[in-house]
Amino acid sequence: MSYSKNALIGIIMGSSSDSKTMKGAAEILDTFNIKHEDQIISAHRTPNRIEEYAKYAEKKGFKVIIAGAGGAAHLPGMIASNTLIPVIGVPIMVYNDKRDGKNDLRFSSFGGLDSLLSISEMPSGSPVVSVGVNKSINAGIYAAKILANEFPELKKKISEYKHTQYNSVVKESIEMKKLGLSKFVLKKFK
Ligand code: RP5
Repeated sequence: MSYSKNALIGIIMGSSSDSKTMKGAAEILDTFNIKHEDQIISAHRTPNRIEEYAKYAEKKGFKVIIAGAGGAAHLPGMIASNTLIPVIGVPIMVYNDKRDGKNDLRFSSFGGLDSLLSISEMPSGSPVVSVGVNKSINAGIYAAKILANEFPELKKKISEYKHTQYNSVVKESIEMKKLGLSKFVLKKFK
């Protein structure tokens, strides 16, 4: 079995309007060369697809499901209730309203707290872990870490990724020390 040839991670979202936010998960998985399969499953508009997808995901052998949804955000919990595959939820705050055709950005009424609580407050017995609001990239990294338990070379890639982060902070710190805070801000955020 290879994580770069077979999709071992399923990414799902409640609406195409979630796709811009969810693409962070796909991008980081692509960076690690982890194959994923992406779909739209609406818990309230296509409710029968929940059970179908859960069965499909088990048949395909997915190891992790990343599920993003906004508002009442019941998709991650409903999927988790239908499968033993671990589910990572991504609460979505901003979505691209597709109804008016103007590509307007809309915010959920409670700034994403609604989705965060809907996902993380699953009753005892049906767990879903949640990343922070709109933090789909973290869902991707977390899923990669789960897979890394089985694939040592993936562990190496994630470790390199962490080193890159470390080095970039050290580099910035050296620059800040050299320039002083005021000039650093002017240079970096002008
Ligand atoms: C949720 O409702 C989706 O996950 C999305 O975040 C939100 C709005 O969906 P659309 O009305 O844009 O399709 O089900």
